[in-house]
Amino acid sequence: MCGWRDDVAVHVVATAGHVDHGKSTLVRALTGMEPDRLAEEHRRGMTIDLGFAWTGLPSGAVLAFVDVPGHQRFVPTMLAGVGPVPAALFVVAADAGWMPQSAEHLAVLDALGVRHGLLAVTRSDLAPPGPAMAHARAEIAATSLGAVEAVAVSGATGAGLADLRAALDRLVAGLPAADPAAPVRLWVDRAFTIRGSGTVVTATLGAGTLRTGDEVELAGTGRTARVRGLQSLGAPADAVTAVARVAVNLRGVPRDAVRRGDALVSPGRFHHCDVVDIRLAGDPVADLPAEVILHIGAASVPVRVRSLGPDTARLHLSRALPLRIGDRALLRDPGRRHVAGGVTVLDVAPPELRRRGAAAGRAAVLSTMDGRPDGAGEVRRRLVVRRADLERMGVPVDQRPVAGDWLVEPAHWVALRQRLADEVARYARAHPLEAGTPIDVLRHGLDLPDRALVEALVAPPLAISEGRVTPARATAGTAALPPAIARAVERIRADLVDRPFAAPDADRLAELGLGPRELAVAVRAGALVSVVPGVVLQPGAIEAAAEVLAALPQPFTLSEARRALDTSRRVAVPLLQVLDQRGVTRRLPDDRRTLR
Ligand SMILES: Nc1nc2c(ncn2[C@@H]2O[C@H](COP(=O)(O)OP(=O)(O)OP(=O)(O)O)[C@@H](O)[C@H]2O)c(=O)[nH]1
Ligand SMILES: [Mg+2]
Repeated sequence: MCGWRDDVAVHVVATAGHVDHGKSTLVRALTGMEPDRLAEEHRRGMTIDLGFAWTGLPSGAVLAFVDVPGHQRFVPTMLAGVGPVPAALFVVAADAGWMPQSAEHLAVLDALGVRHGLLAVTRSDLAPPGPAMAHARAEIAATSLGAVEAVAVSGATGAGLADLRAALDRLVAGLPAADPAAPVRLWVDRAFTIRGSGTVVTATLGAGTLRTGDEVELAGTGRTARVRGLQSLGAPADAVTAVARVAVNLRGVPRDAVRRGDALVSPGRFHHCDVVDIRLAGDPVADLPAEVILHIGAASVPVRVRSLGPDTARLHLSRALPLRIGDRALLRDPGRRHVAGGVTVLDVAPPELRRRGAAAGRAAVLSTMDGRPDGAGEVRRRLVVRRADLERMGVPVDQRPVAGDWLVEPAHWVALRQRLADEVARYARAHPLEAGTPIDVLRHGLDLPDRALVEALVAPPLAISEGRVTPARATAGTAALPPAIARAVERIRADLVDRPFAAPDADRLAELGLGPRELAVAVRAGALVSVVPGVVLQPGAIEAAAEVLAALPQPFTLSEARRALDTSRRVAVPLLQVLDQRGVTRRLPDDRRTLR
């Protein structure tokens, strides 16, 4: 058993189906293990709590089962078992056929978006399996599971079990591979103590790798613990890679501090949120009661619903959870014992809705989102955000930070640079005796979260000296110029405010009386910069262009650069050449460029 971990694929499926249809009997027959661990379950002849068992398949893969109770009273337990698992073995009894809990369990799988499954028609020694099979297949085909294979079996006689094993092998061969490097998020499905070892939790490891000695965070508590020991499938292991069932012995956590539904996560890698914006597939959002239960992983949390659009809503969670954009969950109304629908998490750090009309605006934004992580979109919506924060939300980003870990929407950055220059000029007028504008004044004035952003915005002719941004000698620029040229330069600068890289064309220059000689005077005075003869921009524009380009996915084409800079080829081509010459960009053999 010890050799199982390293060299074989492990998969986890949950059972599903109406009470007494033979789920546990089937798991027992397939694995030789007892999924009903509790004496009470044997006394009452029914599953009450989750059961765990595993077996080798003909291919050599190992399949672990999470056996769930079928009784309606235990649907929350069923949800905790199914939540973290990507596939289901749906069980229907040949003699009883499709039943209410068959329908509710199927609705759960559909709401969670479970796409992989298999139908077993059990108790086929008691009745011909055909009718139940046809009915169940038709019901299942209409859900996220789609058309599934079906096998008739008997847990009593063993008939059909070999076929079922072969079908399970085909099922697991089609499951997506887990990312072994992903951060770990374990939804605890059992917690107990072992004398001499302390607290042990079990869970399905859906992604990532867990090692003994690792530190884990008990989500939402700020408490961390160390992995003292690990087991998978009954055997001790130094490291366990997803997908797997794991038992984790924790150091530093008293037993009563952790229970089913809690999450253990890689420290610092998840955003813990108590407000999320979601899309609901199922009932219209307007029909939801004000309070429902959100089920995700093994967790179930009461939430208050604020409807935003016809299928979008804001959920206020009664307890913070480590959620990510794109997570699937479901909402259930325990009063009506009704699965209201499947949830896709759209935003885990949504903006507050304070102003009038904010909710309608938010609904419009949410209507464009689908839960697929979109780095560029998140930066566009948030304008200024830390890369690590986006990663914690489950959004990988390839854009480069402008300073430290800060990502800024490119057009916003250009606008900020202009506002910085304006603020510096205003401050200089108001405080003529001071050497420059204190950085914190600018940070506050531009509403930026970090001084580093102000510092990164400062570009020639502005400079930083002793904690202040100084309007460098040439900023005034135009003051030293002959008045006619100074006026023309001011007009050009005004033209460039909205589109800083749209250099004035020959007609505009001629209209303003700026011939080659006048331009040369303005450039020498530092009032304009020349990209090539006849193409002039504001001071600092070339540095600003480099920042805009740094925010593009690398490498980029000329036309991508042109679009990002919102300018024409006439400007973009020489601008890129200047950046090449300065060693800021590098031209690749295929003519694309990348920042050095
Ligand atoms: N004859 C026959 N009896 C079966 C078969 N499978 C299960 N049973 C019996 O059906 C009853 C219910 O089986 P379980 O396996 O406990 O059903 P379950 O789906 O796990 O029930 P819950 O967990 O309570 O939802 C038991 O008495 C089993 O012995 C089968 O294939 N043939
Ligand atoms: Mg059972």
